[in-house]
Amino acid sequence: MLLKVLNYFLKNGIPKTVSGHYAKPIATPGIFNNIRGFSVVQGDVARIPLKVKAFIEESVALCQPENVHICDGSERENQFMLKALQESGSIIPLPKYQNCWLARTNPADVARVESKTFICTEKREQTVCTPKPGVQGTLGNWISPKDYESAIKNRFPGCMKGRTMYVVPFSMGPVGSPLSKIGVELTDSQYVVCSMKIMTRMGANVMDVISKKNIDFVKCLHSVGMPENGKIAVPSWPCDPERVIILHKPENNEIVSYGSGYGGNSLLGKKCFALRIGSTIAQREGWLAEHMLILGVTCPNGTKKYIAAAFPSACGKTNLAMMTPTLPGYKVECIGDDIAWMKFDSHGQLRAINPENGFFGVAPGTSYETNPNAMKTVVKDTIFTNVAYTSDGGVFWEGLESTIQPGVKITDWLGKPWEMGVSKTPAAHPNSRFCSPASHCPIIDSNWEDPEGVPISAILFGGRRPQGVPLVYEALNWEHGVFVGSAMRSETTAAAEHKGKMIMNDPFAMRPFFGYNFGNYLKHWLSMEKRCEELEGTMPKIFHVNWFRKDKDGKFMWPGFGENSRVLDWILNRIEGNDCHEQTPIGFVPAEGSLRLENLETKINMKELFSIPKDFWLKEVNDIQTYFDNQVGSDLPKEIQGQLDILKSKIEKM
Ligand code: GTP
Ligand code: SPV
Ligand code: MN
Repeated sequence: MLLKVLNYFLKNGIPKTVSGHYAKPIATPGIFNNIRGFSVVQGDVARIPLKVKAFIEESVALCQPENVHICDGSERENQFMLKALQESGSIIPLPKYQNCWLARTNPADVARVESKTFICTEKREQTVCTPKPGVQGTLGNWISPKDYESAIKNRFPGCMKGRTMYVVPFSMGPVGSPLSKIGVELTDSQYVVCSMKIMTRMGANVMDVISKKNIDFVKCLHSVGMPENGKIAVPSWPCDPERVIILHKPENNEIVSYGSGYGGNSLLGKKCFALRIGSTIAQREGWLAEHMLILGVTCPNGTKKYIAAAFPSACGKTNLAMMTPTLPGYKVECIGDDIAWMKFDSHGQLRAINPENGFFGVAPGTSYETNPNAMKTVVKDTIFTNVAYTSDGGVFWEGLESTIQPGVKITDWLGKPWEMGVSKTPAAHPNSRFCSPASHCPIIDSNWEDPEGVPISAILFGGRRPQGVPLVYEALNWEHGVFVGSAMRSETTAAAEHKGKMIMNDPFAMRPFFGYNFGNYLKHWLSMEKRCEELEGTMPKIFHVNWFRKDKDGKFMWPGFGENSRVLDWILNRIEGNDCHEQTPIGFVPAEGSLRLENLETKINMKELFSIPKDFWLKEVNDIQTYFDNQVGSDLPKEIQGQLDILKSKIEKM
């Protein structure tokens, strides 16, 4: 056993501190700490709650790792991991910044794999709606308990041979908050450990919460996998793309992920836990787990409101959450950029927390012009994935052209020389990302870790709609707003495996993330109004926004980014109950002159930007009807069909 421990240090090196001095081993190697015959090289077994220990033992027996390392979440441990990753060639340092690193993946492992993501329940209809016969369902994938078991048996036995299994205890939400939930991820990827340290509250204190409160935790098992022929194509990024599978069993609070090291596939606290498993817990407990950013906006008179917004992947959440308003006197502060957990308090006020601790943001398009706050966030303690790097030790992606000094050479995400204006392929992968601590964001809200959450006054839905959909409109009431969410559509992006740009239905920006039947999800959303009424609260107002409408030449009609503060200004006016709206068949839009347009650099064709073309909307309502008929069928709540009928008759009368 001692030999195993020595081997571990030989392979991974003795940890170095940031300053370069050799550090003592992280903890006394636990050579007496046996988990069923496997040596625990790091960590304190005595501190592990019994049920966590049982989970580790089971998984060790299945995956057969060489060692087990129980993560304590310390900075010393983090540096140890980063060094080991560097030595194995998995990451390279970026000396232009402070403690920043670049990981490049196997080019076959670059995004979430929606087609290989499954939810397991006894009955199919618990997970998915029943599509029309002959129609392929697009609202999630169901797997039977039997197939779930065999999917695991066909992949996991011995998959961690020769590797270390890391035990990562983490909290989604501030440790100890009544709105937070706990998970334990077992993984054979050091990249995952370092990323989970950024994205979640990770560490030994989480184990203590499980022990003290005797609460349940979400079991997350992850392996980058081992291809059947034993050959790892890219040794610095082991994975098994052919056999990738991401499994969820809500009944057991269990996530099992195999074959990918990337983002939402492997950082299991994010989409798998906080959204898929989270939405099932939220349904049971009467709250909402949503794919939403949360921001605070203060207007010139000092009033501050909080807004949550659901846009599909790569449709502008991070950018809105960190925006620099162009309207004078406005201030935006960030609570979260991807996920919101929202619950009514005892006064009927909807309150939201960001369950995450960091940002896993889209790199391309992020720049000092579009999102300076993100740029200031990513220069410290950040792991970049699949961006390009520069000969002066920095990063590069599409949108950063003006930062490149003469003479600086660029290497693309595949490791090949890349020349600006000459190379025909993108320098950074379109789904390349930065992973940074939220606390480094210069406009992080002072209440972002408030255990009670922040009060939500408005919910925005939106997406990439090149045609027909106006810049902003307000839902007439809650039920209409839930309909607007259910009818959301957006152009596909590089965040998942979809090829080409097509308009896809993405209700509530949750299509890839529903943990249970979408029809029941809609009923749950509709039921929120009654819940609020009983507590004598006020429901948030619902809006739909579209920054992405294009003109005849294919150019964006609205400048977006910081200029979106003009839309927030109108929304705040509506929250205050100001009469600055006019009714259209689809909802309320800004009354003439109520959207502030002063000092805009480009002239906006407001008539076009807000036009509601009858032929477009006739097709839209028919497409929505077909979608509901094909995909949701008898699971569609009658209220939602009723809303579509009303919209249809209004459009027909136009
Ligand atoms: P996920 O992290 O995948 O959930 O994405 P996200 O919703 O956080 O999207 P993000 O803010 O990272 O934006 C994705 C892309 O859209 C980036 O390339 C942005 O530059 C671009 N984008 C964001 N906001 C705007 C906008 O207001 N106008 C335009 N034209 N582009 C925008
Ligand atoms: C998304 O795709 O919505 C993301 C990135 O936020 S990932 O974590 O990969 O899901
Ligand atoms: Mn997202």
